[in-house]
Amino acid sequence: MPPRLIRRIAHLDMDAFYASVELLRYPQLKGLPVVIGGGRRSADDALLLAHADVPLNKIPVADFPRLAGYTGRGVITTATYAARQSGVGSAMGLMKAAKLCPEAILLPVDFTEIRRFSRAFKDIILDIAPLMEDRGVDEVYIDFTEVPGGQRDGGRVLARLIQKTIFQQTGLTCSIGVAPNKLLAKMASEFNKPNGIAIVFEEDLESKIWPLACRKINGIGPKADEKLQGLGITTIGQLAQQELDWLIDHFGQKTGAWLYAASHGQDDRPVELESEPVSISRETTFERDLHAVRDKAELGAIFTKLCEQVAADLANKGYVGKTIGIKLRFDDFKSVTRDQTVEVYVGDAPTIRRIAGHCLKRVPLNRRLRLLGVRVASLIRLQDAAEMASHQPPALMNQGQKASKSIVSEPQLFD
Ligand code: DCP
Ligand code: MG
Repeated sequence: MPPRLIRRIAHLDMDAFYASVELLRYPQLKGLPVVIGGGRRSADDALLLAHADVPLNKIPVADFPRLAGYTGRGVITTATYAARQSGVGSAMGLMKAAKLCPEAILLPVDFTEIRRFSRAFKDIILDIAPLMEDRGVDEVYIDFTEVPGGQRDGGRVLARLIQKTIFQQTGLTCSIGVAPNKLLAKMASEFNKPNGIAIVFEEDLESKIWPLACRKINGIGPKADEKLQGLGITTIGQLAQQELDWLIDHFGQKTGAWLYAASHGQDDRPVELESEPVSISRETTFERDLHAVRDKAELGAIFTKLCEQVAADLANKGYVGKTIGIKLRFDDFKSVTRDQTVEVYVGDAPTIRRIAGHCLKRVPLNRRLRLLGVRVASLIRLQDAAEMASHQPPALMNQGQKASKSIVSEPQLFD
């Protein structure tokens, strides 16, 4: 008989993520205190300009902007572990941080680069262990239960493989906790940060979880924690000693029951797989019904804004699409949709606006409108589109013109 599988869930969190991504570009800063935060400043541009003739990894350390003398209202997004030793960290004001660690190097966030590496480390995980839940830019849950190696040493073998592969392929380190469920795995991933692995079994509850502060339970925020402290409860162990009824009396049925279960290490939430979006859309219901001719300017502005929002959503999620559609709802609550599929993948607001405008011309607009929506479908990842472009340069290089060429663009009505 095959051995019985016990549920093993991993939580993986990248170490000092935004800062680590910068260190890939500037490896000469490795081991130094570096903080990421604030907006892009003239000092950042000056650095690159002054060294335009040398590769990024050859810019002398001495030339990087420092925290010393920082004035402004910026806050730290993250800090390298070397900087954290001086007591600086996420959410601290940069001016305060400058006092604690004036020699720290200050760099801005590069979201394009962050997204690229976020996608890259998740793709590596998916190749090894396909049951992954995306929890944001730098963390995921992974169901190890049935993956080869996922049971060995409580999951340590698979965790090490994932950690090693991510490092080899990206140069980034991460920390992983493996436990019977998401709740415990999330706590465990912090135990041996950075570049650590921690394994928690059900029987470790008392020794490894109960001594922790209640705040370590993901879901207990500052408010709940304050209330717990007011009741004399600071550790998870103290929370676990309370009767279920007592917790329900103080926190209500739902929260009380959840606190009880959490303090006993219980959590049966499934790992929810990443699903590729089918389409990305935005719609808006107007404050008052609008008329296509009389409210032309207002409708036109709303239409443009929706296209810009959809374009921003696409960019954030890293997709482009080739079916552009609109949705209208009239004052009699009847709805119509129209869409058009173009030859090339698009994602920019002006192109979406042009194609959506074309769809609009196919709808008779003799009633007032209640709602307008813009949708982009037939999505593929921006990365895949870029790869296609490198194989077929002419088709995608002319993206803008091609997309607009397929449209007869004599503006009409509020378009
Ligand atoms: N982040 C942010 N604003 C915050 C906290 C974090 O923008 N208030 C960003 C910067 C981090 C990233 O999200 O690099 C991931 O957050 P983490 O809390 O996981 O922090 P780090 O990855 O930086 O550090 P750690 O090694 O502690 O995970
Ligand atoms: Mg992190």
